Parts: sequence; C-alpha cells; structure tokens
Amino acid sequence: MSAGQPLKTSILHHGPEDASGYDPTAGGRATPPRVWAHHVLQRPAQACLIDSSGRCMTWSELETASRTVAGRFAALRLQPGDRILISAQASFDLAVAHVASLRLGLVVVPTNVAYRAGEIAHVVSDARPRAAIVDDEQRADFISRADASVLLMNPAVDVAETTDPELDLVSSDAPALIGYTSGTTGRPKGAVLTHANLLASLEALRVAWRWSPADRLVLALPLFHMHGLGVGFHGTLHAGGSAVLLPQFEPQVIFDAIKVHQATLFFGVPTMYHRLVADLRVSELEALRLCVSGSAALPAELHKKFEAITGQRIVERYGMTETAMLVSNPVEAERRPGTVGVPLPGVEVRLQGQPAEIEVRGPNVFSGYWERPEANQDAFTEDHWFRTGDLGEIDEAGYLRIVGRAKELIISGGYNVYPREVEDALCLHPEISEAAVVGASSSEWGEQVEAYLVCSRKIEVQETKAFLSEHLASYKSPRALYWVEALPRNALGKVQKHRLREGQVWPDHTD
Ligand code: MCA
Ligand code: AMP
Repeated sequence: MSAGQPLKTSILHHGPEDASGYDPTAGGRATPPRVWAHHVLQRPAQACLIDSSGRCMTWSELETASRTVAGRFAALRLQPGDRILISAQASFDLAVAHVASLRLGLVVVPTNVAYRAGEIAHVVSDARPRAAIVDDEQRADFISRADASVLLMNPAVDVAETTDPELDLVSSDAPALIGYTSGTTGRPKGAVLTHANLLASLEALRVAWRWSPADRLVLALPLFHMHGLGVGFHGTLHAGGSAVLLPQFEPQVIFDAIKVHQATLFFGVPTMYHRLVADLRVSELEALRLCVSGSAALPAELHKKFEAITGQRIVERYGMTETAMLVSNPVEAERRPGTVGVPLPGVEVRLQGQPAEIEVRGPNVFSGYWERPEANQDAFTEDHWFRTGDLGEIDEAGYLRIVGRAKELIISGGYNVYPREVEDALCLHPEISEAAVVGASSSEWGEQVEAYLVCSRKIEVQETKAFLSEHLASYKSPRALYWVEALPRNALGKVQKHRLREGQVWPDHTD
C-alpha cells in the first residue's frame, strides 16, 4: 500500500450493515438520543444499566429518570448550547445526568476526577460552563474558585423545581461534547464533537463489532474520556444492549460481573489486560463474545499470551478524542496482533510525509477545537484531512500499524500526559531549575512518566509527588527521577530528549 493512497473500509473486513434503531432518513435530526428513544419503545422493560451492587435500571426507567433530570435542568434555565461540566465516578446518577444533558441539548464537558485546581480552572475558564455536576466537595470548590457563577449540582441533581421540556430535538450538527485534549501541542483544547460525529462513530462500531441488544458490556473505564463514555456507554445505548457500570477497575469484580451478569463484552486499556492476564481467574474471560483494547498500544506479546490462556483474540482498535473511533481489527476476519486493524465504516485513512503521519477523514471527525482558530489551521490539511500526530504504516493486507508519534505525548495506562505540563509544574519547585519529562517503556503502564532534573540537591520521587499533587492529577507524577548537571540542548537551545533517553550524555543517577 503506497503512502498517500487513502484506505477505506472494506466489506470483507467489517461486513455489511444490518437493521437497528438508527434511522438514516432522519437527516438533520439523527442524533444519539433519538436512537436511544427508539430502544425505549422497543424494549422498555429490559435491563439497560446494572450497577456494582447488582441493581438494575431498565430502558423505561432511564427514559423517565433522564426526563425528570432534564426537567430540573430546564427549570434552572439551562438551555440547548449551554455547557455543563461533568466530573464524577461512574454511577446510575451520573449516567442519568449525562443522558438528560444530551436530551436537552446541553453540551457536556467531561472532566477527569483526578484533576487538581489548576487543571480544573483551565477547563472552566476555557469552556465557560453554566453548570457543573460533581461528586466531590474539593472539586466543587476548585470549580467555584475558578468561576463563582457556575451552578454546582451533585450527580443526583436533587433540585426541587422541575418543568416538562421537549426533549431529543437538537439537530445533528449541534455540539454534544467538548473533550479536552492537548492535540499535538500546547495547553488542553476542547475538541467539539457534534451529535452527528458521535452517531457516525457509534453506528460504525455497532456494525463492525456486531454489537446487538443481546450484548452486555462490563464497563470499568472512567466515563470522562472517549473510551468509557463515547465508546462504552454511548455504544451500549446505541446498540440497545446493557452495561454493568463499575466505578473502579478491580480484576476480581470484573470476573464476578462477567459470571453473575452473563456479560458478553469487555473493553479496556492495555494496562487492564496486563493485570487481568496476571490473575488466576483470567480463563473466566473465555465466556465473553468479544474483548476490545484501545487508548494505547497493546503489545503483541500480551495479545498472544492472552489468547493462549483465554482463547480470546483481543480486537485492538484506534481512536482519538477528536475523532471518536477510527480503525479496528475485524470481528470476523483476521485480527492481527501489533496492528490496529482497518478503517471503520465511513472512515478514510491516509499516510502523508516521511515519517508517515496518519491523516483521517469521515463523518465522525470533529470540525475543530473550541474557540481556537489557529489550532484548527494546524490540525487540518488544506484538503481537510485531520492530522492525528500519530505515525503509521499500512501492511500488505491493509492493516494499520502505529509506529510512533509526531506529537509530544506520553500515554500511561491509557491516560495522556503532556511532558511540557509536567516540566512546567516541576520547575515551580524552588530547588528545580530545569526539567525534561519523557515516557519510558513499562510492561504495566505501556509508558511511564520519568523526569530528568537539574536541581540544587537530590530530590526524591515521593517529594516531587507531594509537591506536584498541588498542581497536577497524580497519574502525571514521574515514577522515576534522574539528576543531571544540565540538559543536553541543540544549537538553538532545544532540549534533545532522545539523548537523555539513550543515556549518551548523562549516566543514570537513579537510586
Ligand atoms: C492511576 N494511577 C496511574 C494511572 N492510573 N499512574 C499512571 N498512569 C495511570 N494510568 C496512579 C494514581 O495516580 C494513584 O497514584 C495510583 O495509581 C492508584 O490509583 P487508582 O485510581 O487506584 O489506579 P488504578 O485503579 O490502578 O488505575 C489504573 C487504570 C486507570 C484502571 C488502568 O489508569 C484507568 O482507568 N485507565 C484508563 C484511562 C482511560 O479511560 N483512557 C482513555 C483515554 P497515587 O497513589 O500516587 O495517588 S484515551 C481515549 O479515550 C481515546 C479516544 C481512545 O483511543 O480510547
Ligand atoms: P486522546 O487524545 O486521549 O484521545 O488519545 C488519542 C491517542 O491515543 C491517539 O492519538 C494515539 O496516540 C493513542 N491511541 C489510541 N488507541 C491506540 C492504539 N490502539 N494503539 C496505539 N495508540 C493508540
């Protein structure tokens, strides 16, 4: 496959479409909530969500509860187009508040529960939400310190007033989500995804993964990133299936949930598969119809080991906050370890430049970052392909392999860490004068955050961790430190990180 030649979906790989609640004739009115409404009519008494205590919520209960909460939002004068920040652990209340928001036409800004004051303040000042749903007092305080006018609610949204607004009316091109991500560079930017973007990706996944109302997903991913929210949660509602919502990833709870609730699907990041395969009960996963991995590279070795023990050939897929899902290994044709598969229905992929960057196009791809015209110019090519910042190659069978990144990004356990953000925070420490942050390969985390420091004394990991906890989510803290006399720089003064990693200039000074 030559570079520059677009790669499209093949029926051979993902198969033809079948019937669903998705109504392509709805035109400008086709939105995820309208498809979900179809399932309420089709299967009102069937389980839609199950929580960690085994409680069950049917489709009709989800409809009623989300209608009530949307009525409360409307009584508070929240209107379509208003942003609502949502930062909470997975629960029925969170699920209902999220569905209510989308049904009313609010734009959800999902926000990581590990964020500290500065990270929250950036999202609040940038997205200017009118309201926030938050399950923790400290985070509520961070939000009101950033903007005292934000209306704070807990996930139960237990406010007294309510109205009966018309729901599920927004148009396809209305924004549905703003997902914060640094993209290829800079401070986190809000990727604006419309209802149509989400719907295109959901329908592609439903077809490609043969996702049906009979499927039950064990969902232990957080509901504030595309993987757990846009794929796991929305995907369940789109397919008319059900999901067991778990607030944490804990292998024993996963095995129990699969058994007790007769689950058919599990989605996870590679760190989760790494932990599952180390557990004595791992063979219980053979009961599943499909295991899917994404958010970071799944090592081919782990893929093979997992198959040898469970008989499950994990379906690895590739996506981004800006695009939802792009490429997946097929369910019925060959699944190739070390590759992310072939484009999903409707998605086009091409490789441009040397080293070859992956560029994508399709109805799932967002049209720009929130209020960032300059960033949008860099993000898209002149002929409107989105530059992913990932480097790839396409093998002879048309499977995409991700071979590197053009962007400065570390992916640790599926969470993105931007080295620059950690370097800036480290340099706030009075005894650190310079810092260079890199991702080092780790069997558990995929990559782990490490830092090279120029400092007046030997500072230990625990100390930087305590110091950084004021500024950054704890998963961003370096797990190893190296002390150097100076950072290697080129003639223009730019730090040469590859020289740090290769240890060409400085020996390891780690304990
Ligand atoms: C937790 N810790 C981490 C990570 N997670 N450190 C580095 N990398 C991580 N990923 C740290 C915490 O800060 C904490 O440190 C300590 O580990 C224990 O925290 P806990 O929450 O108990 O950790 P865990 O339950 O073991 O979490 C591991 C995890 C989690 C389950 C693998 O990281 C996770 O849910 N990852 C998935 C993230 C995700 O959904 N990514 C999708 C985004 P301390 O003790 O110091 O406080 S990407 C995306 O959406 C795109 C579109 C895509 O393609 O999917
Ligand atoms: P995010 O910005 O959180 O949406 O993360 C998107 C990034 O995750 C992509 O640009 C890739 O670098 C990475 N990613 C997602 N899935 C995979 C995968 N299966 N293999 C390698 N990298 C992946």
